[in-house]
Amino acid sequence: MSGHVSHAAHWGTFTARWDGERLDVRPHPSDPDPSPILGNLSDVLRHRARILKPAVRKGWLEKGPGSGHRRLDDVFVEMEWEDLLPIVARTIGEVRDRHGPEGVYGGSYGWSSAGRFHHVQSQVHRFLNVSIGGYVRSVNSYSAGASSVILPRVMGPFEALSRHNVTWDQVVADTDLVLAFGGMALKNSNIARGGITSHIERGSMAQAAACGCRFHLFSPLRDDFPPEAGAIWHPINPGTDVAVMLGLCHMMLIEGRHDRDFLDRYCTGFDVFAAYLEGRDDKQPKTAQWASAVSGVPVETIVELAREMTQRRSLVTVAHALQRARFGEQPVWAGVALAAMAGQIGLPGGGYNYALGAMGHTGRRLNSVPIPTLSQGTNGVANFIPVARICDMLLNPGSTYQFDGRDMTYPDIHLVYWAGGNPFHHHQDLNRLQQAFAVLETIIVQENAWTPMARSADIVLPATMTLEREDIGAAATDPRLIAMKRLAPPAGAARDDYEIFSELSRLMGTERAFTEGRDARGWMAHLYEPTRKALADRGWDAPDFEEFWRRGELALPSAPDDGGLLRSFRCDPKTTPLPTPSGRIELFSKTIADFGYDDCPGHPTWFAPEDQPDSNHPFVLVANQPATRLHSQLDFGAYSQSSKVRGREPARLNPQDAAARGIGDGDIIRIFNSRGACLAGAVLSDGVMPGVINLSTGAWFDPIEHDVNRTECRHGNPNTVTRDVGTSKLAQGCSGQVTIVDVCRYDGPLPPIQAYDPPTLVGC
Ligand SMILES: Nc1nc2c(c(=O)[nH]1)N[C@H]1C(S)=C(S)[C@@H](COP(=O)(O)OP(=O)(O)OC[C@H]3O[C@@H](n4cnc5c(=O)[nH]c(N)nc54)[C@H](O)[C@@H]3O)O[C@H]1N2
Ligand SMILES: Nc1nc2c(c(=O)[nH]1)N[C@H]1C(S)=C(S)[C@@H](COP(=O)(O)OP(=O)(O)OC[C@H]3O[C@@H](n4cnc5c(=O)[nH]c(N)nc54)[C@H](O)[C@@H]3O)O[C@H]1N2
Ligand SMILES: [Mo]
Repeated sequence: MSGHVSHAAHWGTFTARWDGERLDVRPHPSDPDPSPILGNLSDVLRHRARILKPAVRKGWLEKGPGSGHRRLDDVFVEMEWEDLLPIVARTIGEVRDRHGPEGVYGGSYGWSSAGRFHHVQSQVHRFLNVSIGGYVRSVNSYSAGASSVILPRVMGPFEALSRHNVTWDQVVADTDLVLAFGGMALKNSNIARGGITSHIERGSMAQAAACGCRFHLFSPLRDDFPPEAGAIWHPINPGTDVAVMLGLCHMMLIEGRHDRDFLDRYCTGFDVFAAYLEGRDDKQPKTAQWASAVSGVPVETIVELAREMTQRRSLVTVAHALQRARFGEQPVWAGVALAAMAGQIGLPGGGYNYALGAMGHTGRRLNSVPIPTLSQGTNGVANFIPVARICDMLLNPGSTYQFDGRDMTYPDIHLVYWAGGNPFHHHQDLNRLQQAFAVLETIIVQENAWTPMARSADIVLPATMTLEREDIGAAATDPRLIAMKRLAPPAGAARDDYEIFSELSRLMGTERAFTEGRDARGWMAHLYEPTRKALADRGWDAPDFEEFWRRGELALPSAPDDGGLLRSFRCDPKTTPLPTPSGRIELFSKTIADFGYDDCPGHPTWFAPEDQPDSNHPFVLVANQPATRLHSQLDFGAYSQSSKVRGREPARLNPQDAAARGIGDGDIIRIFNSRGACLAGAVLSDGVMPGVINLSTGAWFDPIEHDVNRTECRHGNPNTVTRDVGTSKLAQGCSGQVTIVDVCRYDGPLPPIQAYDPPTLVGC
């Protein structure tokens, strides 16, 4: 293999060789459709954006913790590890002594890299648990904030419904009709946390289409399905899917096509839901005409699909995107109700698969053996926040809020330790985020590169990139364990996350508990053991760690394609009820109704979007996942850079809208609303419905500072304009997917892109 060795990224497994300057990357030989995102790896190892030495914000070093507003272009002082780590240990210790571990936020959300040992979220949590007895944690994700709370209450565990349900094999063999709300863009299924050795979605869709399966795409964007699926595109006003779902349900109801036996035997609360469909209380029957007027989807489409759904093997899917919005619980629940009325839940290739196609984890068989996972230890702090409420927490310590039926109180945070995530990527309303960070005494960030989060820190600790160390790549839905071999020496003085935490633990007197006496290799062998043992118990090839490492990968057995919990529930609802209060699918939930939340009532409910386009904000901005990278990772890589327009993130809009605004292809545009603004590069496309602008996430925030509380981004980060508000009192999830904006051509002088330049660094 000419010196190529195995490695893994969230966007694919590969072999690579480094020649001191560039990485030559070859996709895993078994991958039929490798991700183009591999193209970001070749030139990043020695990019100028890498952090080469530990550094401290000059203001913090001189004035101590509590320096207030942090500017991204503040000066940093470079220091030696030996000098800085004792300061870090002392600073954390002081906060613990004054405020207890409750004063530290270790929520530290983010994807970091694929290896299971150096998984830095696990590392930072373990470190804080062991060294100071815990930290305020976060629960749930930016991905699935609303669905991960509503699904278990009304149907079943999130993981089971998204990842152990209908497989691509079933779609090919059995499905006639797919109603995909939010689509199944291949850009999204490129990604699987922990690595992916075979991208099967394109081939599966092509095969299913060849077998007669019809894919229906409800989305503002045509390319939420690949051409191979032959999908029929139904452009839909963003945020109006619930209306279409209710319209389909109402149509089934008035034509008597709904599956009464299924609803009687497997569901509870259909009477309440049916009364709502008929408009008994709100005087608004949820007719196809009503749904069409709200959503822009033609009446005939709704009428025909409602008929077809009940006559053929049909599958309803709902993308994560739909629930990353205010009232995001509703499309998830209304999708359940729609599939329940069609009566095919639990049948092969039929029913409801939440988020099928949103990642390369879905539609596959689970492994029947465990994958390596690092134990995080025990957190002594009870308080936590739903992950996307970080700014509310920092700005309102001591105030109360509702979450999933509980009265919660925001803690008073003094220090934040962030490793493996980028809040300037994932969080909404970046002006507000900066105000929230200003209340903190100290921010510590462990990073590979000078991301905006690193530049917002007081203490910056340079971590190796995955390519610079050894690890094990694995995902519960991928049939291969990958030996991730070291490809290059660390950039500058970067250290492995584990090494940094080990040294900090030593300084804090907790080294033994953190390391358990193991070095990184020792840990990998230790974490490999449960997998090896499970393989041996099943009589599978179960080599010892050294042999696995030598081979570079290991095959893992898959569990049967058995349809999971929905299939067993359908076969025998008495002995295998669903884990809901009624043991059934809840089309009315007494539990949720009793919470009394005005923004999440007891049955799937239509809420008009709070932010309706108006004369000041005539466009809906769709801030979806980027096609050319994973989130903000390696935005400076070649493939991501190849998509930029004069250095700015591409923003796609319909040619009609562009013409009305005098915007031409390749022009720089300014996207703005009352919260903020960013520049972007216009790309005209008739695959974007009129009235919509598509600016994906992930361009590194590159501020032009007007005053302390008002920055704009010259590069194209959509979170400058998104709204920082919970989905509802039930889940308090992230609402970043859609927002209303205006847009104009930008003819001013173009500020240079500085996002990837390190801040000014001075010696100690
Ligand atoms: N408007 C809007 N916002 C969104 C979304 C949206 O749809 N619209 N989507 C949301 C979703 S679904 C998600 S999951 C989030 C994602 O948000 P994040 O997960 O925070 O985004 P990433 O860019 O993956 O951040 C990972 C960071 O870890 C760093 N890193 C990588 N490897 C290592 C390592 O080994 N060690 C250390 N110390 N650091 C490392 C990378 O350099 C990078 O900065 O964004 C959310 N934000
Ligand atoms: N290439 C790439 N792939 C990724 C990621 C990445 O960063 N890059 N991130 C991964 C992660 S962490 C996650 S959580 C998943 C996210 O999975 P999703 O959240 O499902 O992905 P998105 O691309 O944000 O959204 C999917 C599509 O939904 C459509 N959409 C938006 N709003 C609406 C609406 O109101 N109605 C309808 N019908 N459609 C709407 C948009 O056109 C969008 O392209 O993707 C994963 N895959
Ligand atoms: Mo996500």
